[in-house]
Amino acid sequence: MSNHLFDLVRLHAADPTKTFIETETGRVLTYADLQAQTARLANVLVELGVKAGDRVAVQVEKSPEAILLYLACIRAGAAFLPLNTAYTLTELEYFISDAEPALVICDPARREGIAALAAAAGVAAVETLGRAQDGSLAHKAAQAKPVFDTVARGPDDLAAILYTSGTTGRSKGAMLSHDNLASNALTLKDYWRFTADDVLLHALPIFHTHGLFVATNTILMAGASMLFLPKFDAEQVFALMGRATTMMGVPTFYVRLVQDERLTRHATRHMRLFVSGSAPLLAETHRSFQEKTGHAILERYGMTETNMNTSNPYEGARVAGTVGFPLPGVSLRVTDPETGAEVARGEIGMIEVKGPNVFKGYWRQPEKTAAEFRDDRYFITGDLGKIDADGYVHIVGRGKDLVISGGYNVYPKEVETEIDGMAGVAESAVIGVPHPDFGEGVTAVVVPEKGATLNAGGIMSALEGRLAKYKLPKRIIIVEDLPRNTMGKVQKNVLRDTYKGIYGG
Ligand code: MCA
Ligand code: AMP
Repeated sequence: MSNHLFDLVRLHAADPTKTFIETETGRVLTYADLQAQTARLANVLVELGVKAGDRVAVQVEKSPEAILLYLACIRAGAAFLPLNTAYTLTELEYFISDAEPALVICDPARREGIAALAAAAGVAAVETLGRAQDGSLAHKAAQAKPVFDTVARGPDDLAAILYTSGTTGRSKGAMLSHDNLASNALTLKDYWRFTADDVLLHALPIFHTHGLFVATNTILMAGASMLFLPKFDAEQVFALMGRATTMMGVPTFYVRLVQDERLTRHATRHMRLFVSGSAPLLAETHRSFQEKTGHAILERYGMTETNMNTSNPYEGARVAGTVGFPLPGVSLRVTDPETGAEVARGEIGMIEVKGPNVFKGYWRQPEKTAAEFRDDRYFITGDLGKIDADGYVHIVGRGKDLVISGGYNVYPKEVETEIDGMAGVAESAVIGVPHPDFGEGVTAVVVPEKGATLNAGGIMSALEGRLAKYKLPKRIIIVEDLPRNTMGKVQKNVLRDTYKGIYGG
């Protein structure tokens, strides 16, 4: 039976003996293993009651099995719903109740807390999967048959839901179809010249678009291999770079590498391509990396809702501070945010995109979906940019109140809501301030109620355990009042300017 995404995976896995994933400990999974293990896992999913169209929510540590589980969901016709491993139980409660998954899979260490949440949300089954091939799901898969009749799914059927935080309300589940993922991966494979001979050094997390779709799907479409690290670790990156041909990373990876004296032409001699995305790469990092290695980092631009939209060229100038050209098949325009009219070339406006890469809408939120599309189906990204005379797209700012820290999105509103709910707090403003390692550092400016005394340590302890660690402010500043414009709106630009030097970056 035809399954749009998995048929393409099978088609490009020409050599079953070829390595699909090798871990940092030398464990190897071939493309034949991919077939057999995803069949075993898909059989277990079906036994557990997962049907076509169901959601499978997954919060597990990075491992080859986690990737196989993603592919098993695709084979079983389900929508894969990955969750950041940093999410606390408080955060998970919302995702599980909103998505109504048929099955939740978590790390064995978190079973108790998550099982209670799942039971409260009426989820039928909870299984576990650990990094060491352990957990109840791994155990069941080992007993299951290594063949599976892949469930039929068409290009428009749902393949995944990825939650992305909302600037105003709660997180929204971006629904991505089989063809959203397949078309983008095929485009990237060609644009970045991936072949079966490539070995990708994979140090990203796998619960977001970057590590899961941009990296893994592109490798699958090329029938290529990955060297899998549990997380970014400069030591391991240098140890394995001599065996890799490509790497994808967020700017923090490159900031850390350029500060490392091991970064040389010799260390990178086996590499053909370094890709950066998820947040702006400083032109200074680009230049310094090129000076030390001879490699011009290729910067590209995407979103959870759209997969990848633009990329600097493989051949031709990779211009620092730009995100390159719209990818083949992607239409991109810059408009006046108020009127929606296209602005003249070179002028700054809202970036809007359209193409097979753009998602199907937000899970059970038709009004929010409608609000983010123009009548002619262009998606309003919330990013402000311009197209220069040579056709390169520049991102110059954000029309949305968002902080990107080390490649993770943090929505100020979410952190402010937590702080504002604390005793003695009158109000707060959360901003992103230049940070030498994370690009932007989450920073909270807090006003106490009249007569109340607050201390930063107390606020921080109250936030811990409620918000994922990467969302926690790196600094909390207590002030008497917040700057406001004549309309009474807090001037975050003034705050960003006031505190721009606090991290010394
Ligand atoms: C870890 N911490 C962070 C971050 N990561 N704080 C702020 N921002 C972060 N990103 C916390 C840790 O919990 C720890 O807290 C302290 O900071 C220092 O941790 P450290 O060991 O330095 O961090 P790390 O483990 O080395 O992680 C940094 C990292 C990682 C390697 C940059 O965050 C990472 O892999 N980021 C990639 C994110 C990503 O894949 N984004 C793609 C989204 P404590 O000391 O208190 O324990 S997809 C996307 O955006 C779109 C679609 C796109 O275009 O790609
Ligand atoms: P996410 O919601 O996690 O998918 O993050 C998407 C956002 O990351 C985009 O809307 C941009 O604001 C930002 N982003 C991704 N790639 C780049 C880039 N190369 N330069 C600047 N911002 C980027």
